[in-house]
Amino acid sequence: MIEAVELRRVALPLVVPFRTSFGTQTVRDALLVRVLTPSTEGWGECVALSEPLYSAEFVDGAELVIGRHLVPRLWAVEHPGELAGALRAVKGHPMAKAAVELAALDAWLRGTGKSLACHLGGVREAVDVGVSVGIAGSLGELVDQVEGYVADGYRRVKLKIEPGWDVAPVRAVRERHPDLPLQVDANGAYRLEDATALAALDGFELLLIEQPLAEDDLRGHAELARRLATPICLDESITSLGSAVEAIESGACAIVNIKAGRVGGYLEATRIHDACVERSVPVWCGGMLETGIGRAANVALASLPGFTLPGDLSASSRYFHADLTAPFELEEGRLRVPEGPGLGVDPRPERLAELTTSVELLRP
Ligand code: NPG
Repeated sequence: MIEAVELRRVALPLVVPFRTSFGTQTVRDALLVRVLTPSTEGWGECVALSEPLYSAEFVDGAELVIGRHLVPRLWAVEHPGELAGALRAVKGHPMAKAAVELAALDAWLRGTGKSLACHLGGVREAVDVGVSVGIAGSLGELVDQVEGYVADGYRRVKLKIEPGWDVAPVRAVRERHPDLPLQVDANGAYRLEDATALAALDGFELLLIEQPLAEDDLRGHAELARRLATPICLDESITSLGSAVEAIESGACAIVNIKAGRVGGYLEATRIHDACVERSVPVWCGGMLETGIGRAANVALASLPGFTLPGDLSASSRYFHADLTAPFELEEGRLRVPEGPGLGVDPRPERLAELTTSVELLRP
């Protein structure tokens, strides 16, 4: 039984600005959801960004939706199995729903002593991880950044691309690292008419090209897939189990990036994983600059058997000078899956106090 819900905003400056085709992030303005029950508590993190540039959600909006529309539907929920049904009436807002689901799931799992990884069906003690590298100021700067990450031990590198920043950065990195598992992410910045420019990436042995075209353009992706040798992976287009199945069966993608926030929660993310495994489609875990709270959940998800490619799950130090939780650290290119009950990590009270920008406590 949920007695109260705390909504807490925290602001964590990023170690380096993160530039993508949809904007530059310099601070992670994150929304934490804390669920309180008579015997325990649970934490969730909402991955919506400050502005609606990656998808329609943004953190101020998510806070409002959670406080005004989702939390009032939680008071009657006795078990996490009832959550999806209780929240279904609210249309859209998957990132808001995912944060609430994670907090409730964490509280319930802490009560039972089971880890999130175990609950979701995880099979690994540690997961292979990669690093996502933003659009740099120059090729030299990019190559230096990649050099540092390779030296840190990351098992694959993803380069953010956009029209005008694609073949040259890929060539520069590939020349320096002939055997590095390498992939690119366009965040929907291209159009089908750019197919020839994208086909120029075929010679660089990329693992995949992620979301080249707009989110709603499955047909365009299917056509592009016929013109490229590099496999297409979708991110923004995959918003539910249904859209994942449609994307795969229509030939729009051969690989799926799974982000729990984008699909409404870790339970839907697990269903997408299962559908991909059934169809022999490789999946990997996406990232959205999460603090240690969201990262713990992502690492748990990535421990499921179908996550056969390294995820956008880097060590805490790649993002933050000091994380909210004990830092996630690389061990030979892997992150260890937390084993404790629920998320298996706790925010450090002194860091929370230092980084909090607002707190609101909601009761029935
Ligand atoms: O390691 O968390 C990370 C960042 C991985 O590139 C990454 N995320 O488009 O997938 C993306 C991108 C992103 C970041 C999207 C922030 C939205 C917000």
